[in-house]
Amino acid sequence: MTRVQSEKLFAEALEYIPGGVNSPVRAFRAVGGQPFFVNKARGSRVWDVDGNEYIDYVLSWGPAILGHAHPKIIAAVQAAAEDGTSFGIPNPREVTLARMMCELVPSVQKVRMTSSGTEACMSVIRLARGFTRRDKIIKFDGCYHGHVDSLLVKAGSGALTFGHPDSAGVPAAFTQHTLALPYNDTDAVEAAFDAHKGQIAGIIVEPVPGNAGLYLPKPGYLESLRDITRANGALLLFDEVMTGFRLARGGAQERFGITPDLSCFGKVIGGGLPVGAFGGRAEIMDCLAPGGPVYQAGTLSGNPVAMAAGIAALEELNGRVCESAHGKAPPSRERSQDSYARLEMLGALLEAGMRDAAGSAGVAVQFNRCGSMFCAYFTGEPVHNLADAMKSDRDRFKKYFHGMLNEGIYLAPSQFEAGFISTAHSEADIEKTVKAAARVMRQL
Ligand code: KE4
Repeated sequence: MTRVQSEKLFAEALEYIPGGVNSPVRAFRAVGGQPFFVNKARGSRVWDVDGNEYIDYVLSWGPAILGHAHPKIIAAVQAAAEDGTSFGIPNPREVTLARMMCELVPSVQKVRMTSSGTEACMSVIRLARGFTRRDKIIKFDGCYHGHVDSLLVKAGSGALTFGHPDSAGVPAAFTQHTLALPYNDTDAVEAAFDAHKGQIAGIIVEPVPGNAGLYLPKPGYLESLRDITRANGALLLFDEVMTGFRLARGGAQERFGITPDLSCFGKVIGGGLPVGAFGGRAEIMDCLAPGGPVYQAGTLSGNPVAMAAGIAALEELNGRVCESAHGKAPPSRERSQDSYARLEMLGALLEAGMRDAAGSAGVAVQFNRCGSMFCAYFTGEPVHNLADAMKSDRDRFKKYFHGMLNEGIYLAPSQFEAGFISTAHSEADIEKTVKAAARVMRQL
């Protein structure tokens, strides 16, 4: 594969954009080489500016759960844009998407839109502190909640990739109230609450961490976080920016049967456009301005075009038609189950194939998966937290990444990111992927 046009574009990008990218993880720093430039995407595929085609398992880091350029989303965006791209005045679509989210996620009684997951997580921290009148927040090593100053402590995703989880430019005073603990360790959480009685506003957690690769909560772990926060008058904050509306109709909290106090969302609910959101118990959400004392705002929050994309995405995922725009239609759980059953089937097919590929190549791989999210760690040991993930062989991962890329398979360009499957991926895509993996792993 030649990528001459991408190389030219990257050289030009470096002149005008720091690192040549608008988000660090896109820079291929973790795997070496240069990023390619995409100018077309459809379904499970992306094409770069040199005409190379790839099966895409990054899916814009999660939003393209229905595949790229889904016709329903494109049509909804076109129709909305013709009526104007932003009003700064309430618009009907904000209400429709809010209602759909509240219907799909029982813990969400009220929801506020933002324009990114970072904003949602930043806002939920402020709201938790304002509601509880406490300052301290617990997060977990390797979890990433956007580039919020106070949460860039032992963060995952790009921060981890660069080997300095804490970022320059964040004064110590901004993180003094942030307690970073190991994930999947209930004793550490108990000890933190014992040491800081009455001071902890809440725990923010990715219920299934996808920013240090992917690892799962041990049985009972999320339940213990719920019990400990409730016993200590603190809030449980689920960061479902990545898992929301992906791991189940109602996200990870439905899949694992946990009711958090507040949740953050993003990615899927924007249908590929910039949307974040946070929501939860009405008594907490009503503390937000304008009615309450916790200030939170955003010029483009609830943007009508972005709302239209999110509505179309959730409608298509759940086979439901929102009442206000199209008249009444009973929610079609079958359709919803179609979408999530398909994601589960494709995920299981990929997992089985990748395990066979690693086994036949004699390569030690831990393939972690939850629904349509996955990660292949190059280690023989199980991966349950960041410390385990850090033991993976990153040189092997680099070779694997580039080998798969040259086979036309685009995986996340870092060992510390999750992969995603869409409903647009086919069984043939999965078969091509696992066959390529078998060839590539034999060369590692
Ligand atoms: P954004 O501000 O990037 O929309 O969302 C931040 C965020 C919050 N919470 C979780 C669980 C997230 O995964 C993210 C963002 N995810 C990364 C992928 N690891 C986005 C990719 C990027 O930074 O370019």
